[in-house]
Amino acid sequence: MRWLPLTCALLALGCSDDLLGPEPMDRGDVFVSPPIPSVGPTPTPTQMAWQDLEVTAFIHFGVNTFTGREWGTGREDPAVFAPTALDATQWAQAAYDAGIGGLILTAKHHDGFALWPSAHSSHTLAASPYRGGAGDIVRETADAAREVGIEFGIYLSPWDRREPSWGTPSYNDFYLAQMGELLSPDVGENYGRVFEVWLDGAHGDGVTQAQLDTYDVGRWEGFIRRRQPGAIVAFSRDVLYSGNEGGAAPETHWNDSGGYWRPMECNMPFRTGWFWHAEEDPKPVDELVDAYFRTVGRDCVLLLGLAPDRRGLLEAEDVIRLGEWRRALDALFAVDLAEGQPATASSTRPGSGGWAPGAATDGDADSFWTAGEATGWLEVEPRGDWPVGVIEVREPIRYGQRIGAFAVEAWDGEAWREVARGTTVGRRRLIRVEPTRATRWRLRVEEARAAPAVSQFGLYAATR
Ligand code: FUL
Repeated sequence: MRWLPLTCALLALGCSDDLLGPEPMDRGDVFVSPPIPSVGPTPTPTQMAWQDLEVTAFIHFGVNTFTGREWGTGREDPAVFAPTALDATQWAQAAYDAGIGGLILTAKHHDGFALWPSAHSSHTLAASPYRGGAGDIVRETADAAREVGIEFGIYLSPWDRREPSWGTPSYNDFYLAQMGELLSPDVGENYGRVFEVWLDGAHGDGVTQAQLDTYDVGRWEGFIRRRQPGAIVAFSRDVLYSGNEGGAAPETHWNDSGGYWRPMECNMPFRTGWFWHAEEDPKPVDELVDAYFRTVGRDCVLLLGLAPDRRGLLEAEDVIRLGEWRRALDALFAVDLAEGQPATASSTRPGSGGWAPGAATDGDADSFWTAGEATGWLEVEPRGDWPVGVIEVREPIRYGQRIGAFAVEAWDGEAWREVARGTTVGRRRLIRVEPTRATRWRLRVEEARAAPAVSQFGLYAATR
């Protein structure tokens, strides 16, 4: 089955038949790799599913959309909030079409204005002209995401410039009362399953440490985990924030910190600001592609900030740009010249055929090659005479993370020539290279915490 999309992609690229490769392997060739001892912390099933999303999106929408600000004051008149044609399905569909796996809505930003009719505040869309005060944009977004088939998440700003109790211990009750309205006691009730809750740490300059110290973050986290045990809590031990809003993970990232598995999250607005501003435009495709390689390609989840306009719609320009970005990425990953190709290795963990080198090129991210010693190499002869433009390396992270340094080399007919090198790998490491033709490619693991395990060594055909 998995050969069909590959064939279509090849035809779309105008590739010749010989690039289509061998017939699908029969079941006897499929590697089912037995477990190996894990190294360091390992991900929970929730973290693994979250990492598999690869790209998620924020929806920043609220009074700022109408006032032109990035941070509201809390003194906005709810009358300004007047989207004329809001369609959450348009947001969700555009996201889905771009390969985005979930939407996180700013249910309440720093200005305190709630996008649902919270019973605990008068500063909500119930006081706005939107749907005559009977609207609920959290519900519209949750329903749209479910209908389209992507995840739904909540951003609830702790810093609340409107709420009088903010900065005192009683704010914790207020914050959790609102959180309780957003997170159903049982999956399927109210707004349903939430895949991520974003507790933003941002605050203005005038805020004191004493005010921040009133936040009972441990209580918030416990509450969220009881209500939505399957949700990732940003800024908890579930994830590590990249620390910048430029869509960039560091070159080296070990997914463990403080003894826990902590995958990284990188955020970046699709335009300039997080909220919509008439004078701003979406980022160019090349910049978005670069951001993908700096984040997803460095084992990080990219959280892209989408901003609906005053109508409550993503501008056509944004929808078109999202599609262009997706197509650019699809073209880069259309043909893996290593897939289905035989592979050899410096050594293989003794004991079972399931760890053989071919498990790294069988197109199945669950099966993996593992070496019999702490360093080693894996070699593959790519199919066809086609230049390689992107290299992919994956580790089977359910057993922890091992590789600390690697090089990728191409055989130039006489010697091995280094084409790329990297440090940590994790779930997925991508490296773009100058289009390079070679009859043999080698992944050489130089440093590892234990015998390296590789679930994929991919060599993607350069398409432009
Ligand atoms: C920051 C906030 O201050 C911004 O307004 C935005 O919501 C961004 C995602 O997080 O901390």
